[in-house]
Amino acid sequence: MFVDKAKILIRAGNGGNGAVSFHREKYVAAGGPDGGDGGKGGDVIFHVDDNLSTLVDFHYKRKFIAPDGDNGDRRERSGRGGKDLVVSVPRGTLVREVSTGRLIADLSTDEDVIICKGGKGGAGNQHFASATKQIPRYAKAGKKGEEYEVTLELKLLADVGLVGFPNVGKSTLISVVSAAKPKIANYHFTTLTPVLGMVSVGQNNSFVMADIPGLIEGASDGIGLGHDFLRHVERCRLIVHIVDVSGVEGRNPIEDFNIINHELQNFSEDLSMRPQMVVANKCDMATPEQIADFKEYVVEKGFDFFEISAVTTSGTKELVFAIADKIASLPPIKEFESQPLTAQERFERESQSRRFEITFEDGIYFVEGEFLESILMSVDMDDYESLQYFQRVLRSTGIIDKLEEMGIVEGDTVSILDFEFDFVK
Ligand SMILES: Nc1nc2c(ncn2[C@@H]2O[C@H](COP(=O)(O)OP(=O)(O)OP(=O)(O)O)[C@@H](O)[C@H]2O)c(=O)[nH]1
Ligand SMILES: [Mg+2]
Repeated sequence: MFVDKAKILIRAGNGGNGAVSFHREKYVAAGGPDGGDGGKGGDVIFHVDDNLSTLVDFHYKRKFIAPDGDNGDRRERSGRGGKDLVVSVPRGTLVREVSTGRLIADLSTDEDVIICKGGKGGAGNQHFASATKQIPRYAKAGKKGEEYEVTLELKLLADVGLVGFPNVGKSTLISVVSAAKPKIANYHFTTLTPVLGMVSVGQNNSFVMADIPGLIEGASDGIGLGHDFLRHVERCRLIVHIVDVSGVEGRNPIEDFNIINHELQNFSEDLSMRPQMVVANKCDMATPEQIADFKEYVVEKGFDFFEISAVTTSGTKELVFAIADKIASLPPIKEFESQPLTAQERFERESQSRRFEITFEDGIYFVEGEFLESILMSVDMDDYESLQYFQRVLRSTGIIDKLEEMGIVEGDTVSILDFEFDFVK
């Protein structure tokens, strides 16, 4: 099954929590803090695998979650990091964030890309000792791993894309110039999914050709197989437009030519501006006048023109050489530029993750927020210094400001998750 779109969830591992522990040894009194750091959460890494040609696997498995880092331990032992999760995709896969549509990565090269970064591990209490704070009873909680819902979209990589009406001989052409063996038959929409073929030119030169399902008038409105498959020629350096010049199906080649160009334009302005070669096929069945009329029209419009018969292979060699010459002068296969978050966006997302809500009920201020859970976990409420650290967190995240805004006074009760305390200034 050929699948070129999928929606999946990816989540990196959370960092492990730092440990609170004190050195203990026989005959040694009151050792220093020795709580180790939490391990880093595993990343989610995307990797190009050329054995894959569709995104079908992602229809069956839709969640990819890397393991968390382990918590730190006594005796300065750091927690083990979570293993990275490697997700293999076909070459040419675009990864987009669902919520914003921004492009996270274009997996077109051999370079692996980290899509979700694992959370950093929290520092153990061994790091918090100082001359004034000799017994730090707190450690930092691990950070959460990044998480995205993403769409995967495959846009094949080919130098040349074949476009044209159904049954004009696109698949026949690719079958005679490359080793690709697509289905060929005398009916419309024989080709249902894109096919790539490697075309050798002489000894050391080659290019990749893509055959896609035929287009018809209204393809951009979803008629026929629609124009969705055009996405697979979007990266192409050159469009080779195949037209049946013999008119065996009772159509007019000039009309066909214009209709397809109109559909290209409806799909994307960018694609319609791509360099285009026009190939009159089925010349073995056409009269010299038919060929001449079409040629005149096309050449006048400024396109390169070729006449071939894909079935008899007449003219196909010349066409292959001309394509190779042409693409030598064209820019490389298009890569899409990823759109990383700006500093401002990053900041906004971070503050989002530190969101909290305060409600006042029966004389108690209830504070709720997901991030508070991990902070509470790392604090020892019986310890003065640890409490001070907690106070600082409440201040820096704006919780104290908000409480004061709501009219809290000294001695009022504040409840954070299950922990209750009296408010002091
Ligand atoms: N006489 C003649 N017939 C041809 C030529 N090229 C292709 N055909 C025939 O035209 C029919 C359609 O060929 P395909 O290669 O399947 O056409 P296609 O453009 O890939 O069609 P779709 O996949 O349906 O879009 C087949 O019966 C071919 O044998 C040619 O140069 N001359
Ligand atoms: Mg075909």
